[in-house]
Amino acid sequence: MKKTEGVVTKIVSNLYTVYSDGAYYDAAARGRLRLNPRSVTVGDRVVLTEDSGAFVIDSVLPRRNELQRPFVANVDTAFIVIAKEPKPDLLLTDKIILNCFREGVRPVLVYNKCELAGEGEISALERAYSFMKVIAVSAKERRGFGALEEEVSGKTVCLAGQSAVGKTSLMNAVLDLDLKTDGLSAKIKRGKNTTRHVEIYPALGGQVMDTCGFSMLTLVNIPSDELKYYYEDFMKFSGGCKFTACNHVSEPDCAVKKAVASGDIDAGRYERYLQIYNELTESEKHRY
Ligand SMILES: Nc1nc2c(ncn2[C@@H]2O[C@H](COP(=O)(O)OP(=O)(O)OP(=O)(O)O)[C@@H](O)[C@H]2O)c(=O)[nH]1
Ligand SMILES: [Mg+2]
Ligand SMILES: [Zn+2]
Repeated sequence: MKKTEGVVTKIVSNLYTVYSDGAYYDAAARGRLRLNPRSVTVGDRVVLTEDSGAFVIDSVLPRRNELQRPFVANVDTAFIVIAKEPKPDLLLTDKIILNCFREGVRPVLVYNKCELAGEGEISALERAYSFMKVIAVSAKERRGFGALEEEVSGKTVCLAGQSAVGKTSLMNAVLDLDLKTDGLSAKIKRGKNTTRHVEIYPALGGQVMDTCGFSMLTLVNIPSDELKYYYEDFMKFSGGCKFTACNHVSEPDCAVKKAVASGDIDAGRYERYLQIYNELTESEKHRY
């Protein structure tokens, strides 16, 4: 039996595609790996054995990191894709950012369909998310690809975000592919969940994962009183809070709240922080 190491580049039901040494192999997974749906995912490094021409994933090597949604492993960077339409869900965006920081993944905000953006829309976003890189792109007009390439080169990047923001369209434009894309449903102005599996493509000098759109994210596992440490944009001011462990919620003399009032911290970011904080304290109540 021959053993080799490889990376899972695609999973469609029980069929795994593994890239190893310049070639792609179709493989099945050992029975015990099939018991838990989270035991093998795209991005995993695996040990592949060949037994009379059939390939089987024997084991999964330890993950460097994993994202909850999209569920992928071993990524350097996540492109959180939003667009002019569907309307950006910034609560979802902030939760994905938290998930990234917790897992040591670099988050980059990618605003697609930028040719439709109104005056000042992108700069407002850049102000609200000044602690991270924001890249405006258009799959349709092939804009912003140089900036994407700078981020992808030598890295493994996953696309993340709502359905119909144009993740697959970006893959198509960058790679000259013809993967299936689809518009928004006319009635509810939401995506149709067109992409049904995750797949890694060599692109822009690195690896890019196209993923399935999603609209809900349960909370990352962060204790409510540690949430504040994930907000770089608040930390610049929190030194001025009366209490060192201030959560910037209802404590007196809170420098973060003052910075929100003076416009130094984006009010939307703070509102969503409160919402996430409340969701966390609520779930902590039910835990014990
Ligand atoms: N105007 C404009 N439309 C775009 C652009 N990029 C994508 N679209 C359109 O947006 C729609 C959704 O694109 P998809 O690429 O299928 O979106 P997705 O993010 O892959 O969606 P899911 O696979 O469902 O998660 C399609 O109708 C695209 O033609 C763009 O830069 N400008
Ligand atoms: Mg897609
Ligand atoms: Zn405070």
